[in-house]
Amino acid sequence: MTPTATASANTNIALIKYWGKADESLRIPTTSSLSLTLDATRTTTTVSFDGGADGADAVSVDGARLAGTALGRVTRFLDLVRARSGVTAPATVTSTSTVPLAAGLASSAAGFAALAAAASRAAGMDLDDRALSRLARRGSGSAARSVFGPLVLWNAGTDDATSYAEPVTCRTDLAMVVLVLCAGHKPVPSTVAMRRTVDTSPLYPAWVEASGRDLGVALEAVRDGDLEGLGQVVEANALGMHASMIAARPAVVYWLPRTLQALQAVRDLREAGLPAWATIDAGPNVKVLTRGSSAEQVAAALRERLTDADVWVRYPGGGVRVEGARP
Ligand code: 2P0
Repeated sequence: MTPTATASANTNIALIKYWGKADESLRIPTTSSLSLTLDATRTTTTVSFDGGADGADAVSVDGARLAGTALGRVTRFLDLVRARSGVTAPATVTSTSTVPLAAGLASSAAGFAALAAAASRAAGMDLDDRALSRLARRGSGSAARSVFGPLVLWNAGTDDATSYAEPVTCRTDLAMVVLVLCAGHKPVPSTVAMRRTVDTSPLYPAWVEASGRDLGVALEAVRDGDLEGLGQVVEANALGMHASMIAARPAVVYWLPRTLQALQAVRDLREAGLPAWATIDAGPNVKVLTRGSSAEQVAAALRERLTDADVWVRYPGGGVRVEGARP
């Protein structure tokens, strides 16, 4: 029988960001990061080590066959699984996602977490969650966090064994309002933008230093159920990350005019007394951290102010699921 397995994972949004690698090939980050896994953002992936097509891996995402760099990245990841498991056959990989890939919703995090779980299971490896997080990390750094939910800490670590994510207890009622301001593909891939920031931005070392402190503040706020304290440090950490990118040479500017409009709208909501703090990833879209019980109200207020935006409410979600293995 052909070894086959199916697994799914949700996307996650970093509250304290991952930006920069200490080791590029192992994807060891410069800083630890904290994220919220979202519900209703699952990517489901089936891997079959069935010989693929024409002697190579055949990968399709939402019905489209991957080629070139995108295919190469998946093949390199599958090579890792083949090397560890002893399976030698090329694979057929079929992936479908419940959110548009171009929406800037951290699709690689869900994609590589689901791929890591499905490929390792299909190859007969029985990995525990920590080992799965370490494997997912090799595909895309943020995928290490999508193995778990809802609140997740990725310990930067110093080598392959010590760089993994783990869940963090969270009793705070959190939600994210996602503002899709522009659904186009990003002009600079995040891996490239990260490298450029690390190598050339005079502001990057300052952000790294601040981020270590930010993580401590965020974890304390989570522990104390202090949403305002968490929101403030979340927004500051993301804006500092973007400041370091903008100072790279040449500059990495993901923001569009509507990104600034959205930041202003979030500030207006706060002044009106609503719990809302912005975060931005490697793209122009803005995600708004809020209280779960206020999320619909925050979304409605943002729809009123940003009439062109697609506004989604997402609540905390769970980690990886292997079909037939876990509920
Ligand atoms: C994060 N981002 O913490 C940060 C914040 C975007 C901005 O993780 O090079 O696709 O594959 O390890 O995980 C996006 O970067 O990068 C990301 P690679 P990844 O969510």
